[in-house]
Parts: sequence; structure tokens; C-alpha cells
Amino acid sequence: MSTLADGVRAGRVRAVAKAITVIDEGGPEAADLLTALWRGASAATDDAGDAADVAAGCAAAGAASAAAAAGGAARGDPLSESVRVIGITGAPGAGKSTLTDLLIERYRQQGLRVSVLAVDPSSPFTGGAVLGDRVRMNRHALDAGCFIRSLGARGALGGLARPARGAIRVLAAAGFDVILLETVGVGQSELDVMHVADTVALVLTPAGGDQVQATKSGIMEIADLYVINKADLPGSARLRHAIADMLHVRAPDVASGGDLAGGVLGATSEGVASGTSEGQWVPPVLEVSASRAEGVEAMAAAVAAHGDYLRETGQLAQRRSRQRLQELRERFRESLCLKADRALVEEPALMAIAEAVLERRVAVEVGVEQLVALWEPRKAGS
Ligand SMILES: Nc1nc2c(ncn2[C@@H]2O[C@H](COP(=O)(O)OP(=O)(O)O)[C@@H](O)[C@H]2O)c(=O)[nH]1
Ligand SMILES: [Mg+2]
Repeated sequence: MSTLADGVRAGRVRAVAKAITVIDEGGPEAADLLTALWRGASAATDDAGDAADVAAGCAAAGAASAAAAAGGAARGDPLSESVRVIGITGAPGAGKSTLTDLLIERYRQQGLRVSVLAVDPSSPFTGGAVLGDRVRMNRHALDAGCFIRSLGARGALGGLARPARGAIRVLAAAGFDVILLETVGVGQSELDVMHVADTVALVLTPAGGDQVQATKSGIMEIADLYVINKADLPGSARLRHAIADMLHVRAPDVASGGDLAGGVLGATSEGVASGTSEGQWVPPVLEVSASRAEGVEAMAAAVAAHGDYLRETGQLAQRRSRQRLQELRERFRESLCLKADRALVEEPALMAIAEAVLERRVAVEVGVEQLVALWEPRKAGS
């Protein structure tokens, strides 16, 4: 497995693709691979310098984030602070893939290495929607600085967040500067995936009408920016106001529809960054037309501004720490659950208690207490 990890660290496309398949399938190989990637990052002091170089080359990265990148790499998590994880979510057909394609183009022009993880649990086997996405982003297929993969979570017990986290570490270890996560924002699993991202862009469309009310999964609340795509269609101003009402902030005073280029779409990154108020991030509401390639500039600027905000306020480090802790808790619980399930069918003392409950000699509650009492002393021995 260490050779696969080496291949990943060398940024070899085949190794990265294989590694993500291993992650997607779950199991012990996935854990071994991720452990190897983590250790590699912690041992490689030279890599820290490389990471700083890469970060310094990024248009949006200043000296501070280059230093953070070096520090992040030295601490061992391949997902250093110089890597940007950007979640793009929204209903099917909202234009996420079309937008993603345009973002890839922009980041590539900046010399950044970009990867896309297309997560679509609704079609893990046929890959229907993802196949469409691949076609839409196909023009980047021969670009070595761009890697596009779908994630089906074939082996995952607990949804898509775990394979997404694993795949992100693989991509970060492989040297990608930007990781775009495209998910269909309809369920809890996708919401969990979005918690893995640093910046979450929610893509809505005017045609959606009552989307603001309908989007109940909680994604409305965690979005860092709202992108009203298909602003070439009527109704985008109405949607913008509905979102602004929800956010209790004033909608940017811009024209919609035909006057796209003069409004929010023409906003500079300074204009977007001024979406912060009293040190708090105020999610911008942007109108774009992906199919006309209008407004993508402003969207990219808003994404960059949010990334800067997270870094400057120290929130990125906090977010990543919280995520690592969350991951640890989940995995610890999973591991204990598996052990408990196994013990209950393999260990005579525990099996005897189960049998007593089965035969109604012992109440379930008492059985639980007895199991825990038998279970707890073992922590000293392990
Ligand atoms: N009118 C209009 N159509 C768009 C726009 N952006 C994307 N589309 C179309 O919407 C459809 C769905 O786009 P896609 O990117 O696959 O959406 P996804 O399911 O969210 O990834 C495609 O037919 C696109 O051509 C836009 O800005 N305006
Ligand atoms: Mg798509």
C-alpha cells in the first residue's frame, strides 16, 4: 500500500484514481492508505517547502497562508491549509457542473491544479448524472493539472462524508491546490459532505420558484455564498430578494436579467469581500449565467474572499480541527460498535447475557448494564 501512497504523493494520475477507488470501497485498505499518506506528510520536511512554494504561486495566497501551508504539512495531515475545498451544491439541473467547468478553467488559468469530486448518491451504479457531468467537463480530460472523479460511496456504511474526506486527503496529498466537491443537495448525506468543505456555494435557479422554502435539508443555513444561476431566465431578482429576506441582510442593489454584466456580475473581489460585516461573514448572493459564462468571475472572487476570510480569522484552522475531531469521534464510535457486535456473538460471557435477555430471564436494561460492566475493564488490557 505504501507504493500506492508514494504514487499519490508523486501526483501520478493512475495512483490517485486507484487510491480514490480504494477509499470509495472502504475497508482496511482505505485505512492503511490514509495512514500512509498522513505519515508521509509528517515525515517529509522537504514537502513543507514545496507546499509553501505552491501556495506562494497561488494568486490568492499570501505569505501568511504559505507559512500556514508549511506548518500544516509539517503537522502531518495531507490536507494542509493551502488546499482549498470548495463545495458546490444544489438541486439536479441547477447548473452545478456547468459552473464547475468554468471554475476549473479559471483556476487552471491561475496555474492552480484542480480536482473535482462529483458526489451523486442517487446514481451510484449507473452514474447517470455523473456521466453527464463528465461530458460537461470533458474538455479538461486531457489536462494533467485537472482531475475529475465521481464518488459513489459503494462501501460506505455512514453515507458519503467518509469517502469524501478520504478522497480529499488523497487529492491534497497528490498536490491539488483546489478540490471542488459537487453534490446534489437533497439529503442528509450530502449535507454531511458539505460540512467537509471550507466554502459552500449553494446553486439555485429562478425557475425553482419556492426553492428557498423548499430547501429544508439545512443546506440553506450552511451556505457561504448563494449563487443564483440561470440569471438569464426571468425571476432571478425575486429569488435574490427571497434569499436576502431569509438572510435578513439587504440584497445587493443591482439590476438583474439583461443588465447582468453591470451588476453583481461586475463586482470586484473588494466589492465581494466587503460582504464581511463586523468581522462576520455575510453570505453574498450572486446572479450568474453559467451557460453564458457571465458572473463566474464574481463567483470565483466570492469564493476566494471567503477563503481569505477563513484564513485571516483563523477559522479555517478551527474548522479543519473540528472536522478532524468529528472524524475521530465517528471512527471511534464505529470501531467500538463493530467490536461490540462481534463480542456479542463471539464471547461466551456476553453471549450468556444475550441469551438471558432472549429467554426473558433478564430485562433488556439489566442486560445492557451487565454487558457494559463486562466490557469496561477490557480497556486497561488493550
Ligand atoms: N438557461 C440557462 N441554462 C443553464 C445555465 N447553466 C446551466 N444551464 C443548463 O442547465 C442544465 C443542467 O446543467 P448542469 O450543469 O448539468 O446542472 P447540475 O445537475 O446542477 O450539474 C444543462 O442543460 C445546462 O446547459 C444558465 O446559466 N442558463
Ligand atoms: Mg452535475
